[in-house]
Amino acid sequence: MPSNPRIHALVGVIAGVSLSAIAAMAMAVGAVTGSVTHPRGRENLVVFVTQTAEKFPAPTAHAEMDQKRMQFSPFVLPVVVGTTVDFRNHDSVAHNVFSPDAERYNLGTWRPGTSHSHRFNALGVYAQACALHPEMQAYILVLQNPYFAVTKANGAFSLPAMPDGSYAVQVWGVKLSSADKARHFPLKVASGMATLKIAF
Ligand SMILES: [Cu+2]
Repeated sequence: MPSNPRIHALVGVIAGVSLSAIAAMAMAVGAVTGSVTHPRGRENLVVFVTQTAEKFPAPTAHAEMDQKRMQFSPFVLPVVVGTTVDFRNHDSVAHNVFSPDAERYNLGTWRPGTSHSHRFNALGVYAQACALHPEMQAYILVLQNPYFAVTKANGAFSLPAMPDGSYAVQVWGVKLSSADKARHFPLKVASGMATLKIAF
């Protein structure tokens, strides 16, 4: 440690600042948490804020949907509207990517080592399919805002840090009924914190 008392004091201040900064970051990250239970399973459910007054520009970062071991990965991919998704192929066989929903696209069939992209400009749920392997399936959800999460195996989720306020939350899952998917759950965020238990 420095023997100069002034440097000593300075080190103390820096340590104090960074500690409180770390504490603030810890509070900001994953402060809106919760869990979903549903009789048809609690994994791979998308928990999302229905609509915010806040507007979000199209993200510049691309999202990724892979095809490996004869499966799409991830099984569900939520993105903000305007996001470009890069579709990859990490298998040794050719795969195709198409969706019959909303914007409808067929990106073609390609061998490993290349990728094709699609920019999602319309909200909605897009089933992903491969014309060569009908058993392959995945879903891309195009949402209005970035306040979403995919539940883990135990139904737990953690939304990105969001402004204080009252929101409505919906849950999407491939096995959920239309009525379940239409349900709105109130979420009130105060001081950046909230806990939301959703039970169907
Ligand atoms: Cu395929």
